[in-house]
Amino acid sequence: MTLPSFFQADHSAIEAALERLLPRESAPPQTIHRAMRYSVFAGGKRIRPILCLETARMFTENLEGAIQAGCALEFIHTYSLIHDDLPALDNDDLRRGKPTNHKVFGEAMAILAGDGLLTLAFETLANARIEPARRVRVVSEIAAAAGTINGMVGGQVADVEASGKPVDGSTLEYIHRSKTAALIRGSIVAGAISGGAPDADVERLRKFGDLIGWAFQVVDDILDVEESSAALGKTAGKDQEQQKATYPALYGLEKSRAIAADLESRALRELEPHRAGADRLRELAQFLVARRS
Ligand code: GRG
Repeated sequence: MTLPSFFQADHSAIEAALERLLPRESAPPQTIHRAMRYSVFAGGKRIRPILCLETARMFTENLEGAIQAGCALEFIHTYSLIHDDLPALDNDDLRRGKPTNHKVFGEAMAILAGDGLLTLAFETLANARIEPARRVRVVSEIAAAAGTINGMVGGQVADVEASGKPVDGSTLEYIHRSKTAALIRGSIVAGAISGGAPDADVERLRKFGDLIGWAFQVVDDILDVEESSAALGKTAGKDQEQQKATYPALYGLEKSRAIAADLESRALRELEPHRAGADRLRELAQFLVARRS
């Protein structure tokens, strides 16, 4: 797996913006700002902000608003990881290669750090340098992607309720498309809208985002079986231990790999009308499916 050539430059731009947008550790009350910064800067790949930025780049050269929206998406993603690791949910000790937030700061502060990041995300969006009518659409899209109706929290609820029970293919599909694909799709749609994409392009990119986000979670399930905790930066083999609803559990590894490849090619087909304009998104999509961590 090779990282797309532009990945590092995008990553650096996002890191610098995250640094500017997060309150300093010295801002009172210091503990929560230390806890928020600890998890944001624990070493994520920044896939959602990079998708947002690269989608916006298809339509504009003015990328400041998309970078800010991307940071908001990373704040939401990081809050979801902090809460997901809590004893009441996955009860995990390791995330992004480091002890989980509640292991360092305690459960109360980890809950509050997640709440703080979610709130900061919407403050960041409200102030983002995106033309006002587009900005409102971006806020609505991201809120829906993170929410309960076919969104991240709804998918997480279904995931929790499916744990330890036999699930069918359509429940598994709902969990993956809501828990994980929704925020990835939201990142792409937010980038398209902030960049001023025509509605037909936004809708095509929405389909691309759904398919590649779904493939991303199928790959995540496969990596949980195939890779080590050191490679993943989180506890490997956890899905099986917790009897989670996953593609390898329902279909086996080989069929799961074929499903991920099929979702990837269906996603790439959505980019065809954009020709060379979508080259970077194409490279990102291929990276998301080929990644090993
Ligand atoms: C509200 C109590 C409460 C909990 C919410 C919504 C939620 C908990 C959790 C979201 C579900 C979740 C964690 C899905 C997993 C998505 C996923 C594959 C995460 C890993 O993403 P990467 O690989 O991670 O982009 P990095 O660390 O690189 O950012």
